[in-house]
Amino acid sequence: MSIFRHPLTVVLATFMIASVSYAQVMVQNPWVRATVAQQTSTGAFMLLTAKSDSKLIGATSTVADQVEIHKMTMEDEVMKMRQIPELALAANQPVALKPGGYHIMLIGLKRQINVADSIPLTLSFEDKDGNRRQVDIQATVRTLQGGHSHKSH
Ligand SMILES: [Cu+2]
Repeated sequence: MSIFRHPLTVVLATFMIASVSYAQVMVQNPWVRATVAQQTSTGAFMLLTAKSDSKLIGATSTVADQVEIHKMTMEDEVMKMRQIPELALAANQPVALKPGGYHIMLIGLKRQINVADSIPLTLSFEDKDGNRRQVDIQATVRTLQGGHSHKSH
């Protein structure tokens, strides 16, 4: 039985969208980049702070067929991104997922992602003892000027 299904928890979570704090990892300001018609992928961004050494090991969303953890790097003066299996989160050190850096990639979008939508994401974390925890968040949708293209997939 999931504690996240408890009605009171849902109500509380609604008021804490901008800064959702769980026992292990704090998720702040999650947002997803808006898409245009026919666009099949987009990025999700947020600030993650783990209370103890942990890692982000995956994510899912009802709006995408596939969700991956990606890293952008500069190679030969060209921005490239690649999938990484996990993202390490050292205790109490905020890790920013942001355009041009780490991000969560939503691939195979089932619909257009419009500004002001709320996108559900389930993040999977693992602590150093191997305990796994899923965290449900709602990310707001925003536009971004001058972001990177994802056509290199
Ligand atoms: Cu990507």
